[in-house]
Amino acid sequence: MQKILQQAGTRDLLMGNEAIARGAIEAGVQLMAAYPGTPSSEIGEVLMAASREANFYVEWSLNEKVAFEVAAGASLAGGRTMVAMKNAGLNVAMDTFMTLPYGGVKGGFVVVVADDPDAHYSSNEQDTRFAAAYAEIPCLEPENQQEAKDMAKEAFSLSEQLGLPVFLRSVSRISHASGDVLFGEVNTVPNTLGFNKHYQLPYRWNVYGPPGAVSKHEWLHSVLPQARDLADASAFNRLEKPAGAKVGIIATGLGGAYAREAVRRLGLDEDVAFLKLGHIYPLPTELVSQFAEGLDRIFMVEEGDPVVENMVRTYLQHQAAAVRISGKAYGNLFPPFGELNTDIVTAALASEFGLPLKADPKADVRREKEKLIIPRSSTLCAGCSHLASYFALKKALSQYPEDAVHIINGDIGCYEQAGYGVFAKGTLANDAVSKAYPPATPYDMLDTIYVMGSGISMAHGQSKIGYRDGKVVAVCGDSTFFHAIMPALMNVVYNQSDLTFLIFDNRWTCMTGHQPNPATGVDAFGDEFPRSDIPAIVKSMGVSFVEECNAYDQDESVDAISRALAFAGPAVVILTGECQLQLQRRTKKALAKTYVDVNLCNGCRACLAIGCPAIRFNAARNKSGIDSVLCVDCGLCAQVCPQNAIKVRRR
Ligand SMILES: Cc1ncc(C[n+]2csc(CCOP(=O)(O)OP(=O)(O)O)c2C)c(N)n1
Repeated sequence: MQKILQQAGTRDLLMGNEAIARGAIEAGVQLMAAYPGTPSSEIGEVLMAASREANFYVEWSLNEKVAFEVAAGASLAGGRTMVAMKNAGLNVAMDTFMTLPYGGVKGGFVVVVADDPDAHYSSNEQDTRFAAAYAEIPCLEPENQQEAKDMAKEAFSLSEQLGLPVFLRSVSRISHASGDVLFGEVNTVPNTLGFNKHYQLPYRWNVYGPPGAVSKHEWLHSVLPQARDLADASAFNRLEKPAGAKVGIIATGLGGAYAREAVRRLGLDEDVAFLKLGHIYPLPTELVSQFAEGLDRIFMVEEGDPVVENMVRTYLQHQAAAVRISGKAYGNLFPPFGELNTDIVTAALASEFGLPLKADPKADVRREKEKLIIPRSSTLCAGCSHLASYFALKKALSQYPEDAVHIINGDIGCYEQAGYGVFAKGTLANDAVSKAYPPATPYDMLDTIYVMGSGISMAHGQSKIGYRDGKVVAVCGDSTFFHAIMPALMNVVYNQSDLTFLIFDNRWTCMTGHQPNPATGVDAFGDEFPRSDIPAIVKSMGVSFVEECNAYDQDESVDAISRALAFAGPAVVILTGECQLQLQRRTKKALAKTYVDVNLCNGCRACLAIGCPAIRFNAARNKSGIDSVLCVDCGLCAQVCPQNAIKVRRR
C-alpha cells in the first residue's frame, strides 16, 4: 500500500509534498493535474502512485496553464480538484488564474504552488502569495508538514464554502523536509458531477461576458467579506498575548516555526505577543486588531516578500494604530531577498531586543559537517547526451572566424548546466574580453538562460534586430519543447528569422526527476504510449530544414549542425540520446568497458574538454583515465581522442 493511503490515526514521517498529497486524498480529491517543477513535483508523483488504488484521476499535463485549466474545468463540472506547480509555473498559468476567480468554481479547487526562497532550484525567488492576493482568492501557508496536510484538506472545504479557488503556498523547506504527520479520515464520497449553466448568477456562469468582467469582479468582492470572516475564525491562525506585552511578533507559515524557536532561544516567551498566521489572505483583520491593541512594536517574520507585512501595515494605518512595524519592507529587520532560518531570526530579534546572542548548541556539529562538503561545480552526468550535443555544436561553430561572437540562447533543463562553467572558472568582467569569450567545454556554451521556452524567441529577436556578429542559436529539451516551444517555433516560422535551433531529445523530463512526457514512449503510469514525433511536428509547422541525428555520433551531429548554421532561415536539428541515468537503470549490469590505453595517451587533455565526470586526469602521470563505475560506454570520448587512446575492452 502507498504510504499516503495508510488509515486514519496513523502517524508517519511525511515530506511536505507527501503531506499535501495525503490532505488531498483525505478531502476526496477526484482529479489532480500538474506539470513537474522542483520543489513541487512529488505532490503529483505520490498522488499518481496512489491514484489507481484510491480511484481518482491524475495526469502530468504539458504545462502549468494546461494543468490549471484541466483542474479548473473539472471543478466547474462539480469535482474536487487540485493543481500543483512550482513558483515559476504560476507565471505560465497566470492568464486563467487571474480570470477564473471572477465567476468562482463549484467543486473544491485547490491551487498548490511551491515557492523557492533562496532560489535553490529556480530562476527567481518570487513570492506567489502576491498572486493569491492579486487574484483575490484565499491563501493558506503551512508552518510544518502536519499543517501542510491539514491545510490541503481544509482548502477543499473552504473552496466549496466560498465558491472560490483556494491557494496553498508551500516553500522548499516545507515541501522537501519531512515531519511527523497524523493521518485523518478519508472522505470516500465523491462530489456528484453536474454542470450548472447559470450557477449562482443570473447569466452564463462560465462565459466571461456579458454582463462582463466588472459584474463578476463585483460578485467576487461580495464573497470576500465572508472569506475574511473565515480567516478570522481559522484554526490555522493563533493569537497568544501575555498580559502587558508591548511588543509582538506576527509570523506566517514557516516563519512561525523560526520565530517560535527564536523566541524560546532568547527567553522571550513570557514577554512578547505572538500572532501566527496560516490563513493569510484575506488578512484576518479582527485578529490583527486584537493583536495590535496596546502594542508599541510589531516584528514581522515571513518567508519571501513582505506580503503580509504590507497588508498589516496598510490595515493598521487605516485603524490609526500607533504601532511601529518592522520587517522586510521597512525597518530592516531582514533583507528582502534570500531565505530565513532560525539563526537569522534569532539574531535579528536579539539585536532589536538588545539581548546577547546565546551560542547555538548545534553550531559545532554544523561546522564539522561543513568541513565534509567538498566544493564543486555542477556537472552533467557521465555520458549525458547533452555533452555530446554541445561538443558537436562547439565543433561546428569553431569553423567560423575566431572573432565571431555567437549567441547561444539556452533554456531550462539539465542542459542549462552549459551556462554555469564560466561562473565556476571566473571570468574577466571586461566588455572587450567577455564579448568574445570562447567556450572551452560544454559548460561554457550558453549565453542566455531565463525561463522555459525563452531561448528560441530571444534568438528570433536577435536575428530580427539584425544581429550578425556571429551565429544566433537556441537550444531546448523535449519536455520544454512541448511545454513552451511550439508557439514560439511557429512564430519563428511565421515571421521568418535566420536562426539555428537544436532540440536535445533525451526522452524524459530529467531535470525534475524523470517524469514522462509525450517524447518518452510511456504514459504517467509507465504504460506504453507511442512517442510523439518531434521532427514531424517541426516539419508540420513549415520548417524546411529539419534533421534528426544521434547525438553520440559526432560526425553525423557536427555535419547536421554545420549545415543548419549555414542555412539561411530557421533550421532545426533534433539530437537524440536517451538520458543515461534512465538507460543505465534499465540496462547496466557491469562496470564500463571503456578505458584509456596509457601507452597511447600523450596527456593532450582533449577528452577533458567534453566535461564528462567519468573522465579523470592524473597530472603526475600526465594521463587521462576513465572511472568505470560512472562511465556508461557512450563512446563519445573515444571519438574525440586524437590519439585513439580511448578504447573499449572486450570481455
Ligand atoms: C515554468 C516552469 N515549470 C517547471 C519548471 C521545472 N523544470 C525545470 S527544467 C524542466 C524541464 C526539463 O525537461 P527537458 O526540457 O526535457 O530537459 P532535460 O532536463 O530532460 O534535459 C522543468 C519542468 C520550470 N523551471 N519552470
